[in-house]
Amino acid sequence: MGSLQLLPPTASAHAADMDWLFAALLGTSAFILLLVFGLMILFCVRYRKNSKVERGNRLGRTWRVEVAWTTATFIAFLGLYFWGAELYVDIHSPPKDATDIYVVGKQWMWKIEHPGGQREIDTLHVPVGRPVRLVLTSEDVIHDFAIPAFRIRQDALPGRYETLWFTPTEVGDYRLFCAEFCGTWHARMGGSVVVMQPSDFQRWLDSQDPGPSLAQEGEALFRSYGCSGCHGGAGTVRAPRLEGLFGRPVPLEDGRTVIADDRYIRDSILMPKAEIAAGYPPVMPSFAGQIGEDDLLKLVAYIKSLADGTAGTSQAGSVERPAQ
Ligand code: HEC
Ligand SMILES: [Cu+2]
Repeated sequence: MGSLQLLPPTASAHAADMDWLFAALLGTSAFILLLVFGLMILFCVRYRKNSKVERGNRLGRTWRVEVAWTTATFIAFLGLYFWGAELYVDIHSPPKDATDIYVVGKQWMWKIEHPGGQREIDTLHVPVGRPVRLVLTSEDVIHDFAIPAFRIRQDALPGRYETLWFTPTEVGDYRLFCAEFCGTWHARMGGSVVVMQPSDFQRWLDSQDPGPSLAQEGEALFRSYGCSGCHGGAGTVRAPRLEGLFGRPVPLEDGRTVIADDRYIRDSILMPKAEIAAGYPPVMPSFAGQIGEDDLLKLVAYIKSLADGTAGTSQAGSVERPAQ
């Protein structure tokens, strides 16, 4: 104890990069600050009242200095911008082998669901050294999921999925916060992240009572909400089969092509008229207001599982989408 710790521990693969960027921004700002204030003070002293210095008009003029410092600062700040942008894009582009963990913010708690169906509140268990992809959303107002030791924070917005990823590098317990003021008990909205050895993590997963996985629950919902009536292939309505959909480019009626990611699936359910799959009638009803965030996550997980064959039951993997 007694040591002054200015920064939280660094416990993710991105943390050190983030700290370097932070140091560079701080260093550049400090340099400019000192330069400007240094010159100000220098001139105040040098040209104070009654000081014996040359005050005549300058005769020589040159653009060189002007051009040089403008270009130099421009390049320096553009460099910082690209450095930051690259890091930003990187933490939002998860690797393919990352494990999905779903996080739903709600006044005033974080609800977390593992792909195997394990659930926890305000605590996130993750294995060390494995990439984890978070899919974040909110049931009510804007929250912000922040883990300082991993140097990540991301707004959880109602009605949208945000994703980001991290790879924990150190076993241990870290703090988890809500970093967006969200009401009376905002300050209490937080908990901890427990980073474990992969074997301990597996044991922890096994010790939890998993219940059905998200995808299995999603499959049941797919039937109870009547989706299978149209998308099951047997109905009278011509609707696209959803096997193999996730992660593929989808040609739309209006000529655009979009990637079928979490956002696309979610919007297809809530606002089917916004993006009509090419070649199909726009007859799918909107389910906005009828399906809550929890159920949406399950449906998305189910449709996702149809793509990689982890659904385990029914029509998984049978029909390929026609190449268009
Ligand atoms: C009345 C029939 C009908 C029902 C019920 C229905 N859909 Fe659809 N769905 C369609 C049709 C037709 C399309 C293609 C046109 C479009 O994109 O809107 C579609 C498109 C989709 C797409 C985009 C597929 C693609 O290939 O791009 C998804 C995802 C989807 N539906 C999911 C669902 C889910 C989940 C449910 C249940 C909550 C559901 N649908 C209920 C008819 C239906
Ligand atoms: Cu909050």
